[in-house]
Amino acid sequence: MTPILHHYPASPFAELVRAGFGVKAMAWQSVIVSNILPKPGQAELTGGYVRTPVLQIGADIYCDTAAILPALEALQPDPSFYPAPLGTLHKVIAAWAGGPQFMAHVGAAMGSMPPGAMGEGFIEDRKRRFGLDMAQLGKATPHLTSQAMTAAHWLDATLSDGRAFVGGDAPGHADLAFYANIWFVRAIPFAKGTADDMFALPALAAWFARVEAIGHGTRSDISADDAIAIAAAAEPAPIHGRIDAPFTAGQPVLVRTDGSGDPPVAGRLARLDPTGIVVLREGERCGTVAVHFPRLGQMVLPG
Ligand SMILES: N[C@@H](CCC(=O)N[C@@H](CS)C(=O)NCC(=O)O)C(=O)O
Repeated sequence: MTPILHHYPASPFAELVRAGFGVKAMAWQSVIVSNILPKPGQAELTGGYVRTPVLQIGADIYCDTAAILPALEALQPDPSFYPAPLGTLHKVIAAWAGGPQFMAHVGAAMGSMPPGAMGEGFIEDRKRRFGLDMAQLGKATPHLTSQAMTAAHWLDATLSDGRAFVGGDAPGHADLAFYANIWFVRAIPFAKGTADDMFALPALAAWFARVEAIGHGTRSDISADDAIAIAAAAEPAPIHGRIDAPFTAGQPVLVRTDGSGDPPVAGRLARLDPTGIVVLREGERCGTVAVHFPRLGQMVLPG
């Protein structure tokens, strides 16, 4: 079944997955979502998870890049997102790049933007949902830029022994996560000074060009309604794995992104173990869907 990505062009986490399609030379379908709320088509499928991106494979919906990459890995194992010798350590590095380092890169990329450049709607949305205050972000920009530059120097030093990618000869999740952060800084013209400093690091610049050249696989466009119809016509794939105590199979639960004000997703628990969380839920238009989350960074509460 062709994977469907719900995303918008400027999203760095979406760029991580788009480049992931490139690594696997996959064909995929694209649904463009709004970069601010509301996102009715996406919420119909996820039950309320409205971050970007979301992957859909039939009636299976994957929230967060940490769940999306393993889903694509299962769909097409070769070439792997977790090549040796790093293997699963790719996830550890990606969690750091997509966690504390993401905020540093947001500051480096957006902190110098004049508020008018972003649009009132966007600023309002980010303020309401994430407490983003542009004046505060502007003040924190020198510090956040120093944190992003530290990561850039570490990456450059890692690559300076001549390796092609973070873990050796083959690109993996860690490369995609570093790449998405730097891609975001480079995409914002107001951050040109910082981007120039990053790209002055020769091993980093050559590596970035290598990752960028991998491309995005083969994309075709469909509508949000098409995607919902595809989910409605499909059944969730069989679910394997355990339910860790004290939770039980079928128990109503809420899944919420830790440390966020994001709305929780309600469903019946179908899997809860260190490899991930799956809940089954009914959408009005999409029917029964299985919504998948990574275990790291998600809270499960009795529903
Ligand atoms: N941990 C998540 C983070 C996703 C995330 O925060 N994405 C940003 C966009 S790059 C977002 O959702 N912003 C709000 C929005 O797009 O509505 C992941 O790895 O997918």
